[in-house]
Amino acid sequence: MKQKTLLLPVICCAMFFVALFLTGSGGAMEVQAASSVQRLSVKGNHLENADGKTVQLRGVSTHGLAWYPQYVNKKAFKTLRDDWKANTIRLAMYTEEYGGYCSGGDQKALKKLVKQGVKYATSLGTYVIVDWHILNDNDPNTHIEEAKAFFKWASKTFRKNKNVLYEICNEPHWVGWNDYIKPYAQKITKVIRKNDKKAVIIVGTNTWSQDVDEVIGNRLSDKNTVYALHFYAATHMDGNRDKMKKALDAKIPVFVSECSICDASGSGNIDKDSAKKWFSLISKYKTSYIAWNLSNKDETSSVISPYCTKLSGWKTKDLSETGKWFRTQMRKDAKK
Ligand code: IDC
Repeated sequence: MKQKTLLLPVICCAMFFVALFLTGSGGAMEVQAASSVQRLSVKGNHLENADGKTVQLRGVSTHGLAWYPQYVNKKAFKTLRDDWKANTIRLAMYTEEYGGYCSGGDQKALKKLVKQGVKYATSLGTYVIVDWHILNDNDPNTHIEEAKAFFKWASKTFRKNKNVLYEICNEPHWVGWNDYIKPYAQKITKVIRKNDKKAVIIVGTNTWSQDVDEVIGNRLSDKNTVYALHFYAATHMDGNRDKMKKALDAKIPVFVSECSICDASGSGNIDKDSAKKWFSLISKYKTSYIAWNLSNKDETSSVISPYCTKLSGWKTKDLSETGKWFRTQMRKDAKK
């Protein structure tokens, strides 16, 4: 009897401390996540935060927002943050493909998705890239009026969100840097800077964002602009890695705003050897990178297994081989 009366207060006391620990640590984590979002700025060939610390952004890109809108949800982004250790989400909005922003897509619905995506990323304390995903429309000037109006809206809407980056043309191709891409970037930068003086702007380069070397000696005057390099490890080899290295060594801030470990079709085989070479370069320069793509589409680059219909909380078995590979890489990079 005496033992029983002693045991009860001890158990109650232990439960109280466990509860205190759980709520206390959970609360602290949220605060830390929110306050960890600082404005980023370009310094030399990398990004840094307000304390002058080099920052590597790591994350996953959505598939086309019009095609896989269901993955724009807070729990999905939280899984990527907590389990993958991603600190960035890219919102890919096609412009010309089927259902694209400039090809008959529902502009209102697309803008709403962008707004929701930014809201979730903000509440989770992660960075978010608003991506004007040109592809078939190889020349960014094809839809420049729509681009101007869109970035006017976005930069006004998100002017207080220090975590937003603007990617203004995903993958230009068959057009020159000097005559087409650079003038386009100057015009869109002007639109964004009217509302937001500091957000990082990502500019695509020629040949599906591979020719970062063309920017050497010919960059934009805007100080907070970075230049996109995209790679698919089973297609892009030493020649492309050399372009990246050449640009970085010339102090060009390179941002890998899209990549995968399969071939450039977004499918086919995975090339782990080439991926390893790309990532040793990325690690050496602390370059930011984003994996294509957050969906369960039956293609190699999708990070969710085609058999998995869960929209968040993915376990190892729910990920594709590509997904498992990137999760391992991001966890490793988060520890550095
Ligand atoms: C691919 C998608 C695929 C979709 C296609 C549309 O993976 O499901 O049908 O676009 O054209 C890029 C592009 C990116 C491509 C990806 C793979 O930025 O939109 O996605 N890729 O082809 N550049 C190089 C490869």
